[in-house]
Amino acid sequence: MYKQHIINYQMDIDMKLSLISANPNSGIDDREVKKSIAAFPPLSLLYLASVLIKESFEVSVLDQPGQGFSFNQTINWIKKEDPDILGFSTLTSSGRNSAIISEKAKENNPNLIVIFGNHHATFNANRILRKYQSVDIIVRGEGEKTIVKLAHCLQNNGDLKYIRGISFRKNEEIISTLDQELIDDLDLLPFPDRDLIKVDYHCIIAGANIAPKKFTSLITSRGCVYDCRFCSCKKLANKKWRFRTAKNTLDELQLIANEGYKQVIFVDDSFTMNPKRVEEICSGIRNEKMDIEWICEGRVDNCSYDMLRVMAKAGCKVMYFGIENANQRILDYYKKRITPKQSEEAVKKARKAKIDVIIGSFILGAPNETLEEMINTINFSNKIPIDIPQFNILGAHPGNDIWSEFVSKGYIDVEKHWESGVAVCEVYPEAKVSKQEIMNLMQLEFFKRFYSPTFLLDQAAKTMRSSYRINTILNNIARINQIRKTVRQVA
Ligand code: B12
Ligand code: SF4
Repeated sequence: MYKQHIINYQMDIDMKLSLISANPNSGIDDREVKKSIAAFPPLSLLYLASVLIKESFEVSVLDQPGQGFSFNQTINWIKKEDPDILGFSTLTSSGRNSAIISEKAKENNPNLIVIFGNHHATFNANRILRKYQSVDIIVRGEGEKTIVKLAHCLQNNGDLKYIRGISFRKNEEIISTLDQELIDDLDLLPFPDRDLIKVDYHCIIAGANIAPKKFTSLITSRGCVYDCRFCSCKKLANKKWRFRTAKNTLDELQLIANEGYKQVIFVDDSFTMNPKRVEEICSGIRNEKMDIEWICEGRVDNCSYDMLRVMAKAGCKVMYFGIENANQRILDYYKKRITPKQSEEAVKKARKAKIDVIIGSFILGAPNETLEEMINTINFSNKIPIDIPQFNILGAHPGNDIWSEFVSKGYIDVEKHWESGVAVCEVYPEAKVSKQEIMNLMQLEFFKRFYSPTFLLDQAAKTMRSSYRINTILNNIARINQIRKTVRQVA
């Protein structure tokens, strides 16, 4: 039935694609929340747009949260764009909203072909195709090769079964073709065209805008070779790490510097994986005298002092470490392959290397994790010299190992949770601490930290030595006042 639909549909020769990153599922009309959630441009769609444009397709892109579009504005945008193909970049957090938009769009134009991609689509292909008749094709995994082949196939009324990396309906059946091959040489990809979305992005962490100047994101490598149980990145790229050369990365950095960008976040899963490449990128930034401040993420086990110092000298202002937990038992459960000692040392090295702001990410709520263990992690976050701790509650969602493990043990009702994911502490039968208790703990820690005179004095001293910090604080006065007001209300 589906194939017939494709074959009978006469595509225009000049085919148009519109690509959307939709709002998170909850709070469909709460624009402020949405804006803060879409802190960086959706590079996924910008890359897809660039390869499609290179093949002469017409493409438009909407970042619904970034642009603050309501549901109705989004539907009107689709009507105005009038594409032949509508593609959605879907995460667990935005899959359901994407489906709702696609239903309405299809009602308005039954000939529209709707495609879903990204993590949510990759790990729920059959479930989505079964539930939503408005979704025609799922692109699994990396999208550039597949979308180009798919767009040509649809344009020429070809047979979908020859396109790798997709799932689609045929009669009552769902067909999944072989996985797409990963792109070997990332340098061959065109750079994402940031002008396709007119939004002033900013990086908001723990309520603070840590990138108040002209800001964007950039990716220098893809994938990850590690195996953390809570993360689905490794599965999306088959546990492979592929990297752009320093030269190719520097060419894009120079381009965005010429476009006036002053701050950039590298959103790689493993930016620090190869220290030699990091050092080459850093020397390039310095040699070319690029006026760029940057933020990146690093594993605590592969950041030497020398590399961190080179990074700081080349403009690295913020380092984000995945510390996750202070209890070895929990780190081992997560398969993080680090120790709390390594975390402490990495943070100290980054401090000594003069990286201005250090953020530590923590996850609470592993199965069986006790209140004492959680408090130990919170105390640890206060003991080591990080500036901003970011606490998350452990979640199971399709694509991560915890989801598969809990589904096989019967702890998770798949039908109930596949579109939202679920906090582990809500479904694990022997959870020691409830979700509400963890949230209370996190909130208490937040207020305690920002109320502590030692913390404030320490931060003030660091700020006096850092022009990046002074600039950031000046740009955050309104936010700081808001936080202080909230603190007064709570106190
Ligand atoms: C940058 C980033 C963000 C940014 C920007 C997101 C944005 N606007 O795109 C910010 C900070 C805003 C963010 C927020 C969140 N994020 Co985030 N984020 C990332 C990160 C680090 C990189 C994404 C990226 O740009 N990759 C580079 C591009 C080129 O790759 P890509 O996105 O995979 O896209 C490729 C394919 O997936 C595919 N594809 C993608 N979309 C489409 C669409 C179509 C039509 C097709 C054909 C193909 C296709 O083709 C693309 C090119 O090859 C990823 C980690 C990761 N490795 O994915 C996490 C990640 C995507 N985030 C995650 C999460 C959980 C969140 C939050 C829920 C966090 C929170 N608690 O608030 C929010 C939700 C935001 C929302 N709008 O719903 C999870 C998602 C897990 C899941 N199953 O959904 C990830 C995977 C991190 C992780 N380790 O688990 N995030
Ligand atoms: S959490 Fe980080 S190190 Fe672990 S698998 Fe995901 S991307 Fe890799």
